[in-house]
This record gives sequence, C-alpha cells and structure tokens, in this order.
Amino acid sequence: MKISADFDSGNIQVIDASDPQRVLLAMRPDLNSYHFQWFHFQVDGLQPGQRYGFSLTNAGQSAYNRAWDGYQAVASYDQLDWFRVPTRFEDGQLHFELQAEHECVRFAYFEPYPRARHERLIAKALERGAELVASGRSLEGRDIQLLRIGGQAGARLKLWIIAQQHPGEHMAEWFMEGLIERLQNPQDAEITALLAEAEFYLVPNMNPDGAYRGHLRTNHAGQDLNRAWQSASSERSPEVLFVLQHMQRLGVDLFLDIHGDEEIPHVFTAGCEGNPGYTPRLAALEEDFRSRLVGIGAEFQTRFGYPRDEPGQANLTLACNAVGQAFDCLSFTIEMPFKDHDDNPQPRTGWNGARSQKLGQDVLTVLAQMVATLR
Ligand code: GEM
Ligand code: ZN
Repeated sequence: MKISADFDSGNIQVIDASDPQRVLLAMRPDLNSYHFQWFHFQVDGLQPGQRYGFSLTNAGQSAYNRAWDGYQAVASYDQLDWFRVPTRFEDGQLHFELQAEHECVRFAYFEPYPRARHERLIAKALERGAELVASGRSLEGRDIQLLRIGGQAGARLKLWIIAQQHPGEHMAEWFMEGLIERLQNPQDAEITALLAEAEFYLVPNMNPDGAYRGHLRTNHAGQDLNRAWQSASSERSPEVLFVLQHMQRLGVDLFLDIHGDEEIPHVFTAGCEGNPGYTPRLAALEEDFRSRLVGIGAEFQTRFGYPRDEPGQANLTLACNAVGQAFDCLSFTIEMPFKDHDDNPQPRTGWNGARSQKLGQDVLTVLAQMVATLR
C-alpha cells in the first residue's frame, strides 16, 4: 500500500502504515500557521474486497476540534463521484474505513475543487463572453482572476461575489462554478432580466496558494485572508489588497463572500448587524434576501447559524463587515456545511460540490428578484 499527498490540495503525513486495518496519519498544519483540518490523500495498492481503516491521530488538536462529531470523511475512486465513508471521532482521533472496490482511492475532508478545473472554469467563462477585468497575484505568483459578467449599457449595479478566502473551503468554488454556468446561459430569462440591471464582478478563488498547498485557512504567509480587510498589504495579503483596490475603483452595490463551516450542519448566512453603519434599510434587505432564499425552496435555512453580533461590535477585519460598512450595501457571508444540510439530509454524499453549485444558481434567482431594491 502506498499513500501520497504530493499533488494539488494534498495534505497528509504518514505516521505508521504497517497495519492496513489501522493506518496512522496526521494532518499537516498550514505553512506559517497553526491551523489544520483539511486532509486529502491517495492510497494505491489496495486489494479489492479488503477492509481498510485510517486514523487521523491529531484530529483532536485541529482548528475546529469540536467539528468532528457527526462528520463523515469523503472518498472517491475516480475523483468525480465522492461518497461518504463510515467515520467516528474517538479519543481525539478521527477513524474512517473503506471496503475497497478498486486498487486506488482518494480520501478528503470535502470534495476538492481542483486547480485544473479552476483553469478550465476561467477559460470557458472567457470563451462565453466574460471579461478578465484584472488578474491579481498571490504571494507565490498564482493568478487571482477578477471576472466581469454582464456589463450591458443600462446595467447600473455592481454585484461582487468572492470565494475560497479560506482555502480548505472547497465548496465555495463549486458554488462559483454553478453560479457562473447559470449567469452565462443565454436561454435563462431571469438572468437576462438581471443582467439588464446589474453586472457581476467575480473572484472564483481568492487563495490559490493555500488551496494548492492543502491549507485549511491561510495563505502562504500564514495570514487568514478573512481577517485582513483593514490591513491588506502586499507583503502578507496581496490577494485582499487586489480585490479591495478594484472595489474602490469600481464601487460595490452587493457583496457575497462564500465560505464553508466545519461545525454547523446547515446552510446559513452571516450579515452585518454589528456594523457601526448598519441601518434599517440594510436590515430589511438582509431579511428579504434570507426569506426569499427559503421561499424559492433553496437548500437554506435561518434557524441555525452564528450568534448575532451586538450593535457596533462587528469585527471589521472580516470581508463581509468591511465591505458592507465601506459601501453601505447588502453584504453577506454565505456558509455551507462540510457535513450535510440537516434540513435535507443526503447520507451518501452529504453536502457536496453539486449541491454547492445549485445553491449558487438559487442565489441568482433571489438577486434577480431583489435587483431593483439593492440601491
Ligand atoms: C467565518 S465568517 C464569520 C462571520 N461571522 C460573523 N459573525 N459575521 C470566519 O471567517 O471565521 C467563518 C468561516 O470561515 O467560514
Ligand atoms: Zn471560511
């Protein structure tokens, strides 16, 4: 049996692979940071029919160590169909097992969004008429594409959506893929009407270095990008600086920042209720967005989420709060689960890429309904 993680978004260290029933592994922390939770590795040389067991021995020390309860790891034989495998968290270790059906399998924390797929997503979007507004550079020199879709003469609003500031939150780029696919469908009447009023500024992946390196939360400098929106710098967070400069140049009428949550088994939003500039207008827009997303039958709910910030107590280093405050616009963090959306459990896959894509498309329906009210 051979275990490897030397590939895009790979992360694992082998401690002892001598017992195939209990292979001992550890997650590697983000470079220059103490965070870890993401894992992704390949096992070759399996014997079909045999049962294998794997233990992440440092799960109890991970960034969100309370998140393992109710969590099931994902596996795939072809890197297209990802399914959950029996998993339990016990004595600080995460144990999962597989009855092998093929000689080679991959395991991951969540269905990975590959960098190669990112390149195809960008190329296809450009072929279909998206414009590359600018390309930022990560610390390691990877491209951070800012796309514009729309841009029709009468489109008065600028709607911004960014994803995967936290590199282990791969559901975020799946969401973007679904959203871009729908935005570029010329047969979609709702989208045609929306694009007559608004143009979209999209950053499908904010943190390509972290994603490539198999990080959970930070970039190459160990910086959590979603804590850098008051202090963006070319040394530590050029990814954020790039987007902020274009926002200041172009303006923002709506902002969505797409994330995944390790712990909560639901899709939810976090808003700007703690911002000093929060107003009844913004509160009404938030309420309208949430109730419409529930109303159209999207996989979304409003009962579970983060505790609400007290008035004036928002952390303005977060993108959602910083942008909402600076541009006086509707601004949300959208959170999808690593586990499942328990309002609509799907045990074979849990929450996955396809459900994230669909959520991206459903959010567009709500934006189409609300576009006249955003500003
Ligand atoms: C988040 S986003 C937290 C938003 N919270 C409030 N109260 N507005 C983060 O950056 O920690 C969660 C995530 O990473 O997905
Ligand atoms: Zn996040």
